[in-house]
Amino acid sequence: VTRLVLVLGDQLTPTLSALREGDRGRDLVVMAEVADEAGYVPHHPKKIALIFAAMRKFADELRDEGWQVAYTRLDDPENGGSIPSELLRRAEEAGASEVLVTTPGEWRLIDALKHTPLKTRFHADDRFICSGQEFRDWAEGRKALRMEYFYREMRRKTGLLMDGDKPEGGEWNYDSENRKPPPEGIERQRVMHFTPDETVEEVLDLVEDRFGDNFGTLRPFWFATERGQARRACSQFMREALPKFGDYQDAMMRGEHFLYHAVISLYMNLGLLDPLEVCRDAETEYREGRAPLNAVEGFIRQILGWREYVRGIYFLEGRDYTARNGLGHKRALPPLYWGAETRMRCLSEAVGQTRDEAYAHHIQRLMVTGNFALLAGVDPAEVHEWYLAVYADAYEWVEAPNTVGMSQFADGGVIASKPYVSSGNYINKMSDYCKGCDYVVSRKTGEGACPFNLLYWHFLDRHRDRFEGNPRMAQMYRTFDRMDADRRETVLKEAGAFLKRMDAGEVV
Ligand code: FAD
Ligand code: DLZ
Ligand code: SF4
Repeated sequence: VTRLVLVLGDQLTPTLSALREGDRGRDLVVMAEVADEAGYVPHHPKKIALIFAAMRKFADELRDEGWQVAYTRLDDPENGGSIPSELLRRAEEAGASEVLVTTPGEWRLIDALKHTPLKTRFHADDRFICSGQEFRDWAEGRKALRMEYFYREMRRKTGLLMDGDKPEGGEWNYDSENRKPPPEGIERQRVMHFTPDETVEEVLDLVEDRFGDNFGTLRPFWFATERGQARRACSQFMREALPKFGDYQDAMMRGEHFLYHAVISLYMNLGLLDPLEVCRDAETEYREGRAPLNAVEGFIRQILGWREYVRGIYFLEGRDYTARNGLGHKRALPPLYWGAETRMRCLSEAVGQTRDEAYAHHIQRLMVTGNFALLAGVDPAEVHEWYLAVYADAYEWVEAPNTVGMSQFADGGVIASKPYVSSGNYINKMSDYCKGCDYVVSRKTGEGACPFNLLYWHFLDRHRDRFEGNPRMAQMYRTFDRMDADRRETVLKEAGAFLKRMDAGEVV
């Protein structure tokens, strides 16, 4: 009898476990563009177009390889609107009662699939370097789950950048050589753009029609939508930008959206690029003398370390992770995150490029949009939904630990040992944003004072009980306590007034 093989929109890998388990002679692959997946958050139109176009092309690839594929387009009149309803419909049509599934990257969908009347066989998603069991074994009995130690295990396991049993060059981590402020005139070659073909154009029309009102600019659309293109984009990054990746990893420049970043998370997360292959290619650049160790180690750490680690945390911590609110933050997400006017240049740049590209790099996400939401005390569930919606690479397994944990400290410190908060000083050091801002970064209080400067102390003050005893934050509290009482009072009063104006809908 026929069985169904489900392939989800972010499972576009020929060696997917469910496909390996299936039999192309008798089983039926099910793929479906559905309203539920396209609508659980208001995804950026570029993200939806990327997924649908890549799904359509992958279905053709499978057919070429001899699979039978039942593909449902979003506008098919029969479309049941959700993954479970599409599975049921196809099961009835094909007379199947069993479905092979590669475990989805989100609890919501795992649970939905468990509750269909079909016999559902889950197979682990082994497109990752570390399995769920391996991560649980590593985490077992540890007090703190720090990424750095996990990363060293992964280096040993894969042999990446190892010199026998020692790390290449003698150190595990070269961040002390990285993260330089951007010099004048820094720029990077454009990331590789792909002209939409007929399949992509058709999807763009559909997305424009159905999701044109979502936050985000659909056209020009230039993403890779198939494996070969994604590989070419990645090779171009290795050649042109990897050597400087480490140096300018944290730099932010007006009008420069990508700098020396790879812009490959969107392709890796869909399954178009293999993370271990990407790491091995980067290592080759170092071994053959084309890229320095600090850059290559830093780059590999993001994938072999961070990416694998956050996935491990998401599944280890369980279903309630996205609802955590360790700091009790309740403020609504300000409209400026959806493109409403703001006088804060750093935020208008980060949000503006997010609207245009469905992309912002790590420091823009962590130290601009994330930092501001945390300082202002925004409800982490709203922050989480925003990040899940607006970035082309956002799926819950990777987005939630980064947002709820790393950025908003709402998991109570599972991921981060202290909250990532900073005053305007950090943003000024790492970017050219402040030069074009209505606020004055050096001003701590009074007319034109940078809101990050005010809110920074407001955050520390309102969470004193929680953080004063944290040795990594003691210095911040000492600085605050050394201010004279009047100044402290002024800072807190002005921060409160700023938040009030923002809540009232004034342009801030
Ligand atoms: P590069 O800077 O060139 O890094 C190379 C690769 O390393 C990336 O492609 C990515 O796969 C991996 N990587 C780097 N940092 C991380 C990280 N912290 N966690 C996981 N992988 C990492 N990344 C996502 O893939 N999806 C998300 O939804 C997502 N949400 C985020 C939300 C917040 C609040 C923060 C602070 C970070 C988030 N990240 C997310 C991590 C990171 O910002 C992106 O992976 C990165 O910006 C992608 O761009 P790039 O490919 O140019 O990465
Ligand atoms: C994100 C997404 C979107 C927008 N649309 C679809 C879709 O129509 N069909 C599909 O199979 N998958 C889609 N996805 C990806 C899923 O939401 C993703 O598989 C889960 O969130 C698990 O990571
Ligand atoms: Fe952002 Fe403050 Fe700099 Fe303006 S002055 S860009 S608000 S950090």
